Amino acid sequence: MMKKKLSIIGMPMDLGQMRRGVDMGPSAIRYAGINERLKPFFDEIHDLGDIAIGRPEVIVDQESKLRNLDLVAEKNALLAEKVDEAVQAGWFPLVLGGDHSIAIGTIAGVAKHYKNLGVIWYDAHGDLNTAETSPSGNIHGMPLAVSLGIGHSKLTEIGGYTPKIKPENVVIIGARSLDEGERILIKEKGIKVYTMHEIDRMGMAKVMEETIAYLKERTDGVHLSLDLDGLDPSECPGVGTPVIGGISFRESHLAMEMLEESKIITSAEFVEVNPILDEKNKTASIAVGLMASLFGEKLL
Ligand code: B3U
Ligand code: MN
Ligand code: MN
Repeated sequence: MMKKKLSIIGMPMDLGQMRRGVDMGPSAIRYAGINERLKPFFDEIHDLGDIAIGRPEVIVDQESKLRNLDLVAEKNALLAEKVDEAVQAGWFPLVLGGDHSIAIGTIAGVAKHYKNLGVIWYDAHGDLNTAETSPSGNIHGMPLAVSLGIGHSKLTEIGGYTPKIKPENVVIIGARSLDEGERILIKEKGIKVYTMHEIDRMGMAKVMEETIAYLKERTDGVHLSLDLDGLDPSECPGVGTPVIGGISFRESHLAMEMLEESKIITSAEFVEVNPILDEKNKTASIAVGLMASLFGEKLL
């Protein structure tokens, strides 16, 4: 049997949005006991530590109006290399955020190893904005578009290839705050989305059954990009852009357990944990609990 090996990479990125604190996400997640909790499910765990982001002043790109464009691109290129190396060496890459702009680097590192990488985007938001459609200029609202090859070339070209993924291989789960440009892109590209409406109507079990069947038949690996703001802010208050009416803790555990049973997940990232806005590290603890379910922790 091949050894099960986990590579943990911290990405304390806070340049993809405006609120400081999300840079402490990786520390908060480690403090919540990630190593102990995941130990039973792996033969080896390597925590590679954090990629250095530094504390630069905010620079808005004059031409595109994107906040911290050059630095977000530079740091994501570093992440892409680390993730690429991990996959190459047979380790499961687990990236800890940081704001969601880090998905640009994670996916750039992973996607080159697959013909048809699937992506589950578990999020209140679509993260499908471009410089033209973004209401904020924040790159954390753009990583899914960028991975599809849509956006500023400094971002889409990270890793030296574009696009990373195909729209028909993406499933968004938990959406409830979509900007106009994002809605248009979803329709234009035919991206599969389970909004809160579908989750309420069908139940999470059915949503996950369909998602798994859909991705199983068309992909050769699946990346889970889980934004903690996909969950309801009453349970996960430690996020920068909370949106009421989200996925519950229980539904999320069920989703992770079903993904574990399906064995389709080949890489993952947990993002947007902001301990400054959190209550007693609750959001980071939930993140660790979800990871445990994703890797095999059972109630009985
Ligand atoms: N769609 C908005 C808000 C947002 C996106 N992602 C997060 N917030 N976390 C934007 O700024 O693009
Ligand atoms: Mn997001
Ligand atoms: Mn979000």
